[in-house]
Amino acid sequence: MTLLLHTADWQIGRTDARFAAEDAAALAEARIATVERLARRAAERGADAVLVAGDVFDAQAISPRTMRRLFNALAPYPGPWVMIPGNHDAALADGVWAQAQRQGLLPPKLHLALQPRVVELPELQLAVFAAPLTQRHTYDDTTAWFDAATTPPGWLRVGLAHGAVQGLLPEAADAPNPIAADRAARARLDYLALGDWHGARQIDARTWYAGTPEPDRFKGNDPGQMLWVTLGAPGEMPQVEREAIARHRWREETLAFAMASDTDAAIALLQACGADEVLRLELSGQLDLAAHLRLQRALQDAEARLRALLVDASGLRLAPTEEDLAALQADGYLGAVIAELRAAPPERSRTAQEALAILAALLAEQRDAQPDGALPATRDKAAGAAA
Ligand SMILES: [Mn+2]
Repeated sequence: MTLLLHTADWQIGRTDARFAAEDAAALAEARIATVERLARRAAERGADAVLVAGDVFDAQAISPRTMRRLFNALAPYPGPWVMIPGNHDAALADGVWAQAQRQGLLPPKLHLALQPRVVELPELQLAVFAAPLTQRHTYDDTTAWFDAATTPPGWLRVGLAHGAVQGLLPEAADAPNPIAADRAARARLDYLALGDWHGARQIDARTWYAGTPEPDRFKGNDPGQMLWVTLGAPGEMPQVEREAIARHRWREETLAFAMASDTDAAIALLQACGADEVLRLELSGQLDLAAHLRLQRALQDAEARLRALLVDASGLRLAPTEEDLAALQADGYLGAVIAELRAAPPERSRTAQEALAILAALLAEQRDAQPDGALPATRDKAAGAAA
C-alpha cells in the first residue's frame, strides 16, 4: 500500500483587496497556517509522499519573508514533497521559484519540477510524471507526454498537473492549460493529481482535483479539503478520501426584507456565525426605522465577531413609518425640517425620503444613546421645567 496526500492551490501570498487590511492579512496568514496543519497531518498519518499540484504561490512577486514562512510551514513533514508550478507561479526564468532556488530556501526532500520530467521515488517504486506550467497560459496539453512515458516494471504511475480538464467543467470551456479528460486511462496512470479548480472534485475513478485547502472564494464548490490517496498494486483502483483542513468557512447570503420576520431571520443568521466565518451579505428590500436600527446593531456586532464581513446594502431602503417619525418627538426646527421633507413634491420625493431616513436614523440613535430614551433637546427642556 502506498499512501499519498494530494493537495493544490495554496495561493500563498494572496491578499484580497475586497477586505479591510487587517482581515486580508489574517486570511493570508491563515493560508500558511493551514499548510502547516496539512504537513502535520501528513506526518501523523504517515503519508509516503505529498503531491502539490501547482499554485503554491499566488504570484511571481512574493516577499522573501513570505517564501521562508511557507517553507518553514512544511517542516512537520520531512518529505518527500513533489511540487509543480501552476499558472499563478509558473516556472518563469526570474519567477518566484527561481528566486526561492537562488536563495537556497527549498527543503532537501522537496522534488520541484520546473521542467516536465519524471520524478522517481525508488523507495516507493513510484514514478510521478510532473507537468509544470512554464508560462501562465498554454494551449497545449502539458500532460500529453505521459502516454508514452516508460516506467520500470512493477512501479506505480502517477500524474501531477495543473489546468482545466476539457469538456467536463463548463467554466473551463475555452480555458487555457487544457488537460485531456481521459489522460489517466490513456497514460495508464494509477492516479492523476490535479490542481487549478479550487474545490475538491472527482473527474473519474483515477483523476481528482484536490481543491484549495483554505478557501479564497465564496463559491460553494467544496473547498477546504485535502485528499488521501491509497494505491495498491499497479493497475488497482485508488481509494480516495477527503479530509477537511480549512480554518475559515466562506459563505454568501442574499437577504430580502419585506416583513418584520425577515429582520428576525437576518439577526438570527448573523448571531449564529462564528469567529472563523467570512460572510458576504447582499441586502435588499425595505426596512422601517426600528428594524433598520436592530439590523445595524446586529451587523456591527457580527463585524467585530466574524473574521470578515462584506455587506452590499445598495438594494436596501430605509422607509420610516408614521409611528417611527412620531416617536422621534422632534419639535421646533427639526420638526419643521421633517414636515418639509415629508411634503416634498414628487420630483424630489426620492431624495427627500432618503434625507428623511438618514435624519430619522440619526435622531433615533441619539435618542437611544440617552439613558432615559429621550431626545437631548426634550430632556434639556424637561430639566429646565423641573428647575
Ligand atoms: Mn489556483
